[in-house]
Amino acid sequence: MKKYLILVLLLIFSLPNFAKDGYELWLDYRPIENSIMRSEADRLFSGIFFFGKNPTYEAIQKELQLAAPKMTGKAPIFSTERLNQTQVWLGTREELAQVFGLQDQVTIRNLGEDGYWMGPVVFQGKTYFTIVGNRPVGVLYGFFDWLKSLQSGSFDSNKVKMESPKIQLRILNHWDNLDRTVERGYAGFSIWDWHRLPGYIDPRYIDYARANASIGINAVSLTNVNANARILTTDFMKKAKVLADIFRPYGIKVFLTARFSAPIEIGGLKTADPLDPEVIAFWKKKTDEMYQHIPDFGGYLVKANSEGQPGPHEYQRTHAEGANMLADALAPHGGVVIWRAFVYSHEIDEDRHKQANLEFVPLDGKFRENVIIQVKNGAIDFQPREPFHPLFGAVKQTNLGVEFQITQEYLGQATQLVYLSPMWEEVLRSKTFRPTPNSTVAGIVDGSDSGQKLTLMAGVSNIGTDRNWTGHLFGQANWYAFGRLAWDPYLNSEQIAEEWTKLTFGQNPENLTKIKGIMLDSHEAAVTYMTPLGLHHIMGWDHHYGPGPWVTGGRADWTALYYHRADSLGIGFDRTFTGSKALEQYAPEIIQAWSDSEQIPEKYLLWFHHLPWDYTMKSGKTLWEEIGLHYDQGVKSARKMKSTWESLNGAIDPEQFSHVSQLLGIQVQEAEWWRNACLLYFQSISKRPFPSEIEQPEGDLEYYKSLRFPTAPGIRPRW
Ligand code: GCW
Repeated sequence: MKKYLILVLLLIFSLPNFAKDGYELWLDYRPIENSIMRSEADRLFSGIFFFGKNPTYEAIQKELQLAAPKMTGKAPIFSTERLNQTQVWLGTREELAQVFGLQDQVTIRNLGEDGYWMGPVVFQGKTYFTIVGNRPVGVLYGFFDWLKSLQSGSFDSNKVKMESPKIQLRILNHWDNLDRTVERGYAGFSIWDWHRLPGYIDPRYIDYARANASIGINAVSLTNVNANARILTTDFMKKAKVLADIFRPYGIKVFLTARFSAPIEIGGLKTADPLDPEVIAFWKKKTDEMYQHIPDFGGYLVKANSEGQPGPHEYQRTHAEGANMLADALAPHGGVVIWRAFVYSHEIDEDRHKQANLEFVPLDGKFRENVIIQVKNGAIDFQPREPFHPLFGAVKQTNLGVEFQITQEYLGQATQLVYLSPMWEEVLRSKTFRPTPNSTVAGIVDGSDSGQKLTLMAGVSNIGTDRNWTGHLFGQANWYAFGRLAWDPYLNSEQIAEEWTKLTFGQNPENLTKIKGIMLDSHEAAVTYMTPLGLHHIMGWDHHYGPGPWVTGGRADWTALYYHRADSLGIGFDRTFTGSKALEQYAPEIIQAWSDSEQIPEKYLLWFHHLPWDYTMKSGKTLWEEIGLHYDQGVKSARKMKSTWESLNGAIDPEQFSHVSQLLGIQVQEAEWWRNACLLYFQSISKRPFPSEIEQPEGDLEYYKSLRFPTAPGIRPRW
């Protein structure tokens, strides 16, 4: 028997590495390389005991059945009695009440709904490694953490670890249409197969839930914020119910987008006025019905009066009146309204940067407790780099959540490797100076500075039907990083990159250093070859693919000229007191520092200042020269990423290698394209020579302007 086992083990560990197509994500359990760790895992997996029975524990069992053979070569053994054959205990605080003293119980209780405690528990002279949560989902989170530590070799069975998420709602927002196109999706079609639901369950739904639970994501909004009211019909509720049932054991709640005009579109009413009794009754009935199908329904996510979406303004009502009406329908069931602050109108003659604050600050204190305002990280729109949104710190009695975009609409879509965690970290750590002098965006969002009870971090999903889920393998790192930051917004990007890299590429330290290096440089590289020095919104029209600094026509606030304002004298958007005064919306400390072009960090320079082409930069060079140098440097950084990657040839899985290598080839070309197109365009305005030390841009401007991309993904195709 023993011989046989050894043989099997040998076989498993000596099998050639199967090509990795990315489907397994970071749950691609590998043989544990460290032999001490492997025998430790072996011992622990041979006696697992659950103190209760529920669908979440069944999910843990299934996960271990999948993971253990890959990690140790053996199937796990679930014991039926908790002592003799058992090594590991799993259960909730209540289930394990007999084994924990009062003080431990209090400690664990304080970890809250989703927290977990894990460590050794000695009982009648024997030590049991124990994972305990206040709810089964806490046990699940602890379990995933445990597997991760075994995989990465950091597990220590004598150590106690306690964790609890700092943010309550850790939610993915899918911009998925009911016809399965995905707005700003670059990884194929929507994974929600509405046509075959509720009868057919795609196994992907379960794998999706596993992946999310493993990084602590606990909510999902299934449908596009540019919403279709049909999702609220009974037929579609039945479909959504199936997904909610699948996600429940994994601790994931379903939200849906509510189209404000639904009472007209599917309710047969003449109005959607939020103060109209029939409208109120419509939403109440709809919501009650929803909870019959999905008893733990999360609530509604709403985009109103923005980019053509209907909203309360049509009826001269405020965002608060609109949100509160929905909140009242949800409140009896414990549901939440997530109301987006991404509002702006081209009919209002005001810098788009200012419009959210102008609308929401006067409404401070007017929203119900179960409303949270979801604010994009910056005031414009997920640009490669934005200063933090001035709404953070500007309101005192309104719940604010932050919305990040995981899908890389403006950051290379699915052809570029751009690790977004450093950008999110930059925003989360930004000092707002309000409500306290030390406040940060993270402190507002997690409630520690703002005191708000309801907390949220949202990420616009980058997931689609592509085999590897995210189109670009490194898109997975962004999904992973979002989950980790939503759990703990104070984590650092390097640590997250390291975790993900180990789970995706294995433990080899040299590989790790190289891959991590590429990831950590990638965001700065992308900003530098796309929109250096605070430039923004200069990408291609509509599909947003590639450069388009020349874009004009149509709505002014959708053109590039509106944002870069390049003219014969200079470039940049004056948002100081001599310009749009958007800077006024920040705390005095920021106003003071940023209104001075000498003091403002150069990365935000042209975001807030319009400066002459010959303006002297910190380097002593002119602004025009620095623009050229930056674009050129960006290209060099992209090339460096590619050459570092090439040195991994033979050291990592060949399929992973080749996939990323090809895409980095495209990325270098796209970086050159950005540099050439932008420099040629800006030169046509500045009329100055390029600095001699840079590679001179190739091609001519007319060529770049003539490029068309009718098959670009992310918008409904129209060609
Ligand atoms: O970033 C922009 C996108 C739109 C999107 C909008 C939003 C869903 O270009 O496609 O619409 O933001 O966030 O609502």
